[in-house]
Amino acid sequence: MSYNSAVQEARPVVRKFLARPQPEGVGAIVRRSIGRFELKYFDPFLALDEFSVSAPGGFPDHPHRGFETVTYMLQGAVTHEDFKGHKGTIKEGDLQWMTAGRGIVHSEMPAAQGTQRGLQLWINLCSRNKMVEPRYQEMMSKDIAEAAKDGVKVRVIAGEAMGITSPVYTRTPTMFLDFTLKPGAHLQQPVPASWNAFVYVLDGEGTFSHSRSSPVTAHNLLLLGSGDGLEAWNKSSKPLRFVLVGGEPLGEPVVQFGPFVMNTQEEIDQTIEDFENCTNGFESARHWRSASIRGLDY
Ligand code: FJE
Ligand code: FE
Repeated sequence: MSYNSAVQEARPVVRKFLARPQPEGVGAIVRRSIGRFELKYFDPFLALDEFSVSAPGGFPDHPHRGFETVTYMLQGAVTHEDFKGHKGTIKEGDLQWMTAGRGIVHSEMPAAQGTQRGLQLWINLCSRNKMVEPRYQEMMSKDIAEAAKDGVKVRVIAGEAMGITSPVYTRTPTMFLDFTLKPGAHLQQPVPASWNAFVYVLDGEGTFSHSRSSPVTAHNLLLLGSGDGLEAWNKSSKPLRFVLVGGEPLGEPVVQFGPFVMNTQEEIDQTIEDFENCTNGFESARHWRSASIRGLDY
């Protein structure tokens, strides 16, 4: 092993999942890797969807409680609107980091013609943070810091890479890095040893962990085992794009009922009651309908 290398012990790939398209929302398609039956939870990650949606479909009015949703657009744009009047459009390369906390009700709908594509990651919150006030952290593409060196480009969505640190505050300590490797490029990226981490391939073919392992193509999720970082190579003749996501495991019980994620069944029962009665954070849901439901242009 060489001295001065950023990674001393590359994390091995311990499992690989191909995410196949499935229907979700209204006329939308998601490739779900984390959150499906075979991989219900990868602490602290509840779901990873690579979504595709076109008008008139979308994700009309629905609630969330107890976790965060991270929406990162790959193509096109999605308009979101919540029950407290927060509204906006997430365009290609933009990020929305939404801490649902005690409660958000919102819609997420296509904002352009054609196919809108993106990643949506659901990150669990620890018991102490499940009922925090909702909060948004939003970054336009031009404000997401990038670094490039030796054929490796990184966009730092959360955490730190190649000397840059994202301003995004992660209540559950998380890193989220969008890498593009030119043909021939090699990457070593540290990941805290105690964290769970995965790679999701977006484009091209990547070689991960061992330089002689078989290349992995788009829509595959790789769970990484123990070590202090990721090693990756692009041995193909086309660009390779993937995200590397890591997070500190919470080690808490998880009880999930659709878009509600708490620690106990009692808390889930309370959440269903709160949502039905519009209490404990869901007050604004009583009279609110998004433009998509009211039949207006959104
Ligand atoms: C949801 C069904 C859903 N993946 N990716 C049930 F479709 C959703 C939901 C989404 C979603 C939204 C976007 Cl923009 C991207 C997604 C699922 O909205 F929350 C529940 N509970
Ligand atoms: Fe949502």
